[in-house]
Amino acid sequence: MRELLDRGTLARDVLQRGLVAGMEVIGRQFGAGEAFIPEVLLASRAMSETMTLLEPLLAQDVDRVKGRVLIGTVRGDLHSIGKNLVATLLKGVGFEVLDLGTNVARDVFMEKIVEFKPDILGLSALLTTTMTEMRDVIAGLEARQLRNRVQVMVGGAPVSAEFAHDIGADGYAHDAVEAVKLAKTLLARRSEARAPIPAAR
Ligand code: B1M
Repeated sequence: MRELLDRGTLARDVLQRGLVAGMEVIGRQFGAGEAFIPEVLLASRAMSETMTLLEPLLAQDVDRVKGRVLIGTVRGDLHSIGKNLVATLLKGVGFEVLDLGTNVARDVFMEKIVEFKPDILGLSALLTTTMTEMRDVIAGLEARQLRNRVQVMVGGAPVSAEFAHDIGADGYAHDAVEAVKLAKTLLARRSEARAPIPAAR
Protein backbone atom coordinates (compact mmCIF):
# COMPACT_ATOMS: atom_id res chain seq x y z
CA MET A 1 0.00 0.00 0.00
CA ARG A 2 2.85 2.36 0.87
CA GLU A 3 4.41 1.63 -2.53
CA LEU A 4 1.19 2.55 -4.31
CA LEU A 5 0.83 5.78 -2.34
CA ASP A 6 4.48 6.67 -3.00
CA ARG A 7 3.84 6.16 -6.72
CA GLY A 8 1.00 8.68 -6.52
CA THR A 9 -2.03 6.35 -6.57
CA LEU A 10 -5.05 8.10 -5.03
CA ALA A 11 -5.96 6.94 -1.50
CA ARG A 12 -9.54 6.36 -2.65
CA ASP A 13 -8.32 4.00 -5.41
CA VAL A 14 -6.06 2.12 -3.02
CA LEU A 15 -9.11 1.61 -0.82
CA GLN A 16 -11.67 0.61 -3.46
CA ARG A 17 -9.50 -1.23 -5.98
CA GLY A 18 -7.05 -2.76 -3.49
CA LEU A 19 -8.40 -3.27 0.02
CA VAL A 20 -12.13 -3.59 -0.67
CA ALA A 21 -11.52 -5.76 -3.76
CA GLY A 22 -9.29 -8.00 -1.62
CA MET A 23 -12.00 -8.40 1.02
CA GLU A 24 -14.42 -9.42 -1.74
CA VAL A 25 -12.04 -12.20 -2.80
CA ILE A 26 -11.72 -13.54 0.75
CA GLY A 27 -15.52 -13.26 1.13
CA ARG A 28 -16.08 -15.39 -1.99
CA GLN A 29 -13.53 -17.95 -0.78
CA PHE A 30 -15.19 -18.05 2.64
CA GLY A 31 -18.62 -18.53 1.02
CA ALA A 32 -17.25 -21.37 -1.12
CA GLY A 33 -15.61 -23.13 1.85
CA GLU A 34 -12.10 -22.42 0.52
CA ALA A 35 -11.15 -20.03 3.36
CA PHE A 36 -12.11 -20.15 7.02
CA ILE A 37 -12.70 -17.73 9.91
CA PRO A 38 -8.98 -17.41 10.85
CA GLU A 39 -8.13 -16.32 7.28
CA VAL A 40 -11.08 -13.94 7.19
CA LEU A 41 -10.00 -12.45 10.52
CA LEU A 42 -6.41 -12.08 9.28
CA ALA A 43 -7.65 -10.24 6.20
CA SER A 44 -9.94 -7.99 8.20
CA ARG A 45 -7.18 -7.15 10.71
CA ALA A 46 -4.77 -6.35 7.87
CA MET A 47 -7.42 -4.06 6.40
CA SER A 48 -8.13 -2.29 9.71
CA GLU A 49 -4.39 -1.75 10.24
CA THR A 50 -3.86 -0.22 6.80
CA MET A 51 -6.88 2.02 7.33
CA THR A 52 -4.97 3.89 10.04
CA LEU A 53 -2.51 4.95 7.31
CA LEU A 54 -5.20 5.77 4.78
CA GLU A 55 -7.55 7.71 7.08
CA PRO A 56 -5.61 11.01 7.10
CA LEU A 57 -5.30 10.90 3.31
CA LEU A 58 -9.01 10.21 2.84
CA ALA A 59 -9.78 13.13 5.14
CA GLN A 60 -8.46 15.71 2.67
CA ASP A 61 -11.78 16.48 1.00
CA VAL A 62 -12.09 20.23 0.50
CA ASP A 63 -15.88 20.41 0.37
CA ARG A 64 -16.43 20.13 4.15
CA VAL A 65 -19.88 19.93 5.70
CA LYS A 66 -21.24 20.52 9.20
CA GLY A 67 -23.41 17.80 10.65
CA ARG A 68 -23.50 14.96 13.15
CA VAL A 69 -23.79 11.26 12.42
CA LEU A 70 -24.42 8.51 14.95
CA ILE A 71 -23.45 5.16 13.45
CA GLY A 72 -23.33 1.51 14.50
CA THR A 73 -23.73 -2.08 13.41
CA VAL A 74 -27.01 -3.46 14.72
CA ARG A 75 -27.51 -5.99 17.50
CA GLY A 76 -26.33 -9.52 16.81
CA ASP A 77 -23.90 -8.42 14.12
CA LEU A 78 -20.12 -8.17 14.66
CA HIS A 79 -19.09 -6.97 11.19
CA SER A 80 -17.26 -3.67 11.53
CA ILE A 81 -15.14 -3.08 8.42
CA GLY A 82 -17.75 -1.58 6.09
CA LYS A 83 -19.28 0.53 8.86
CA ASN A 84 -15.79 1.79 9.79
CA LEU A 85 -15.15 2.78 6.18
CA VAL A 86 -18.39 4.72 6.05
CA ALA A 87 -17.50 6.46 9.34
CA THR A 88 -13.99 7.29 8.08
CA LEU A 89 -15.21 8.85 4.83
CA LEU A 90 -17.93 10.81 6.66
CA LYS A 91 -15.31 12.23 9.03
CA GLY A 92 -13.19 12.97 5.98
CA VAL A 93 -15.76 15.41 4.60
CA GLY A 94 -16.27 17.11 7.97
CA PHE A 95 -19.10 15.23 9.70
CA GLU A 96 -18.75 14.79 13.46
CA VAL A 97 -19.20 11.05 13.85
CA LEU A 98 -20.01 9.06 16.98
CA ASP A 99 -19.35 5.39 16.22
CA LEU A 100 -21.06 3.02 18.67
CA GLY A 101 -19.22 -0.02 17.28
CA THR A 102 -20.87 -3.36 16.60
CA ASN A 103 -23.67 -5.41 18.17
CA VAL A 104 -25.45 -2.22 19.25
CA ALA A 105 -28.73 -2.74 21.12
CA ARG A 106 -31.63 -0.55 20.02
CA ASP A 107 -31.91 1.10 23.46
CA VAL A 108 -28.30 2.27 23.14
CA PHE A 109 -29.13 3.94 19.80
CA MET A 110 -32.09 5.68 21.49
CA GLU A 111 -30.03 6.90 24.48
CA LYS A 112 -27.26 8.24 22.27
CA ILE A 113 -29.72 10.06 20.00
CA VAL A 114 -30.97 11.97 23.03
CA GLU A 115 -27.41 12.68 24.26
CA PHE A 116 -25.49 13.32 21.02
CA LYS A 117 -28.35 14.90 19.00
CA PRO A 118 -27.21 13.62 15.59
CA ASP A 119 -28.68 14.84 12.32
CA ILE A 120 -28.34 11.34 10.86
CA LEU A 121 -28.51 7.84 12.30
CA GLY A 122 -26.51 5.29 10.25
CA LEU A 123 -27.29 1.59 10.65
CA SER A 124 -25.12 -1.17 9.20
CA ALA A 125 -25.89 -4.92 8.92
CA LEU A 126 -24.00 -7.66 7.09
CA LEU A 127 -26.17 -10.66 7.88
CA THR A 128 -29.57 -11.54 6.50
CA THR A 129 -30.46 -12.54 10.07
CA THR A 130 -29.59 -9.11 11.53
CA MET A 131 -30.84 -6.76 8.80
CA THR A 132 -34.36 -7.09 10.26
CA GLU A 133 -33.05 -5.48 13.46
CA MET A 134 -32.92 -2.22 11.46
CA ARG A 135 -36.70 -2.30 11.17
CA ASP A 136 -36.94 -2.72 14.95
CA VAL A 137 -34.61 0.22 15.58
CA ILE A 138 -36.83 2.44 13.39
CA ALA A 139 -39.95 1.14 15.17
CA GLY A 140 -38.21 1.95 18.49
CA LEU A 141 -37.56 5.52 17.30
CA GLU A 142 -41.24 5.90 16.48
CA ALA A 143 -42.35 4.43 19.80
CA ARG A 144 -40.12 6.89 21.68
CA GLN A 145 -41.15 9.83 19.49
CA LEU A 146 -37.58 10.27 18.27
CA ARG A 147 -38.24 9.47 14.61
CA ASN A 148 -38.57 13.10 13.50
CA ARG A 149 -35.31 14.03 15.24
CA VAL A 150 -33.06 12.07 12.86
CA GLN A 151 -32.76 11.02 9.25
CA VAL A 152 -32.05 7.28 9.08
CA MET A 153 -29.67 5.82 6.51
CA VAL A 154 -28.97 2.12 6.16
CA GLY A 155 -26.41 -0.05 4.38
CA GLY A 156 -24.53 -3.33 4.33
CA ALA A 157 -24.15 -6.19 1.85
CA PRO A 158 -27.62 -7.80 2.20
CA VAL A 159 -29.48 -4.44 2.38
CA SER A 160 -31.17 -2.92 -0.69
CA ALA A 161 -32.96 0.31 -1.57
CA GLU A 162 -36.24 -1.63 -1.60
CA PHE A 163 -35.63 -3.02 1.90
CA ALA A 164 -34.69 0.46 3.15
CA HIS A 165 -37.95 1.84 1.77
CA ASP A 166 -39.99 -1.02 3.28
CA ILE A 167 -38.65 -0.46 6.79
CA GLY A 168 -39.18 3.31 6.63
CA ALA A 169 -35.54 4.43 6.39
CA ASP A 170 -34.80 7.78 4.71
CA GLY A 171 -32.07 6.41 2.47
CA TYR A 172 -29.84 3.52 1.44
CA ALA A 173 -26.25 3.58 0.24
CA HIS A 174 -24.54 0.73 -1.58
CA ASP A 175 -20.99 1.67 -0.53
CA ALA A 176 -19.04 4.17 1.54
CA VAL A 177 -18.68 6.74 -1.25
CA GLU A 178 -22.44 6.62 -1.89
CA ALA A 179 -23.00 6.88 1.88
CA VAL A 180 -21.18 10.22 1.97
CA LYS A 181 -23.27 11.56 -0.94
CA LEU A 182 -26.45 10.35 0.76
CA ALA A 183 -25.48 11.87 4.12
CA LYS A 184 -24.90 15.24 2.44
CA THR A 185 -28.32 15.02 0.75
CA LEU A 186 -30.07 14.04 3.99
CA LEU A 187 -28.36 16.87 5.86
CA ALA A 188 -29.43 19.40 3.23
CA ARG A 189 -32.99 18.07 3.40
CA ARG A 190 -32.95 18.46 7.17
CA SER A 191 -31.62 22.02 7.01
CA GLU A 192 -34.35 22.95 4.51
CA ALA A 193 -37.00 21.52 6.85
CA ARG A 194 -35.59 23.60 9.73
CA ALA A 195 -35.22 26.84 7.75
CA PRO A 196 -37.49 29.61 9.07
CA ILE A 197 -40.62 30.19 6.97
CA PRO A 198 -40.22 33.55 5.18
CA ALA A 199 -42.48 36.23 6.66
CA ALA A 200 -45.63 36.97 4.64
CA ARG A 201 -45.72 40.41 3.03
CO1 B1M B 1 -18.84 -12.72 8.11
N1 B1M B 1 -20.28 -13.15 6.85
N2 B1M B 1 -19.67 -13.91 9.42
N3 B1M B 1 -17.29 -12.32 9.18
N4 B1M B 1 -18.10 -11.92 6.58
C1 B1M B 1 -20.28 -12.42 5.57
C2 B1M B 1 -21.14 -11.16 5.67
C3 B1M B 1 -20.89 -13.51 4.58
C4 B1M B 1 -21.62 -12.92 3.35
C5 B1M B 1 -19.77 -14.49 4.17
C6 B1M B 1 -20.23 -15.59 3.22
O1 B1M B 1 -20.89 -16.50 3.63
N5 B1M B 1 -19.86 -15.47 1.96
C7 B1M B 1 -21.86 -14.30 5.56
C8 B1M B 1 -23.29 -13.74 5.66
C9 B1M B 1 -24.30 -14.63 4.97
C10 B1M B 1 -25.68 -14.10 5.14
O2 B1M B 1 -26.07 -13.49 6.07
N6 B1M B 1 -26.45 -14.37 4.13
C11 B1M B 1 -21.10 -14.20 6.87
C12 B1M B 1 -21.27 -15.07 7.96
C13 B1M B 1 -22.22 -16.24 7.73
C14 B1M B 1 -20.62 -14.88 9.20
C15 B1M B 1 -20.76 -15.74 10.46
C16 B1M B 1 -22.19 -16.19 10.80
C17 B1M B 1 -19.80 -16.94 10.27
C18 B1M B 1 -19.82 -17.96 11.38
O3 B1M B 1 -19.55 -17.66 12.51
N7 B1M B 1 -20.18 -19.15 10.98
C19 B1M B 1 -20.17 -14.81 11.54
C20 B1M B 1 -21.25 -13.90 12.16
C21 B1M B 1 -20.73 -13.15 13.36
C22 B1M B 1 -21.72 -12.07 13.77
O4 B1M B 1 -21.72 -10.99 13.21
N8 B1M B 1 -22.57 -12.37 14.74
C23 B1M B 1 -19.23 -13.98 10.73
C24 B1M B 1 -18.04 -13.48 11.22
C25 B1M B 1 -17.13 -12.74 10.49
C26 B1M B 1 -15.76 -12.31 11.04
C27 B1M B 1 -15.79 -11.89 12.49
C28 B1M B 1 -14.80 -13.46 10.85
C29 B1M B 1 -15.37 -11.18 10.01
C30 B1M B 1 -15.76 -9.74 10.48
C31 B1M B 1 -14.58 -8.99 11.06
C32 B1M B 1 -14.93 -7.55 11.26
O5 B1M B 1 -15.77 -6.95 10.60
N9 B1M B 1 -14.24 -6.97 12.21
C33 B1M B 1 -16.26 -11.51 8.81
C34 B1M B 1 -16.05 -11.00 7.50
C35 B1M B 1 -14.81 -10.16 7.31
C36 B1M B 1 -16.94 -11.26 6.43
C37 B1M B 1 -16.77 -10.94 4.91
C38 B1M B 1 -15.79 -11.96 4.36
C39 B1M B 1 -16.30 -9.57 4.54
C40 B1M B 1 -17.13 -8.43 5.12
C41 B1M B 1 -16.38 -7.14 4.86
O6 B1M B 1 -15.73 -6.63 5.76
N10 B1M B 1 -16.40 -6.67 3.60
C42 B1M B 1 -18.27 -11.15 4.40
C43 B1M B 1 -18.33 -11.60 2.95
C44 B1M B 1 -18.52 -10.43 1.99
O7 B1M B 1 -19.13 -9.43 2.31
N11 B1M B 1 -18.04 -10.59 0.79
C45 B1M B 1 -18.88 -11.95 5.46
C46 B1M B 1 -15.64 -5.50 3.17
C47 B1M B 1 -16.43 -4.23 3.49
C48 B1M B 1 -15.67 -3.03 2.95
O8 B1M B 1 -17.66 -4.32 2.78
O9 B1M B 1 -18.97 -4.74 4.90
O10 B1M B 1 -20.10 -4.90 2.61
P1 B1M B 1 -19.08 -4.27 3.49
O11 B1M B 1 -19.39 -2.70 3.59
C49 B1M B 1 -19.59 -1.91 2.43
C50 B1M B 1 -21.07 -1.80 2.02
O12 B1M B 1 -21.86 -2.90 2.42
C51 B1M B 1 -21.50 -0.48 2.57
O13 B1M B 1 -20.33 0.31 2.50
C52 B1M B 1 -19.22 -0.49 2.87
C53 B1M B 1 -17.97 0.05 2.23
O14 B1M B 1 -18.08 0.20 0.85
N12 B1M B 1 -22.01 -0.35 3.93
C54 B1M B 1 -22.79 0.72 4.28
C55 B1M B 1 -21.82 -1.09 5.05
N13 B1M B 1 -22.43 -0.56 6.08
C56 B1M B 1 -23.02 0.57 5.64
C57 B1M B 1 -23.79 1.54 6.33
C58 B1M B 1 -24.30 2.61 5.59
C59 B1M B 1 -24.05 2.72 4.22
C60 B1M B 1 -23.29 1.78 3.54
O15 B1M B 1 -25.03 3.57 6.12
C61 B1M B 1 -25.12 3.67 7.52
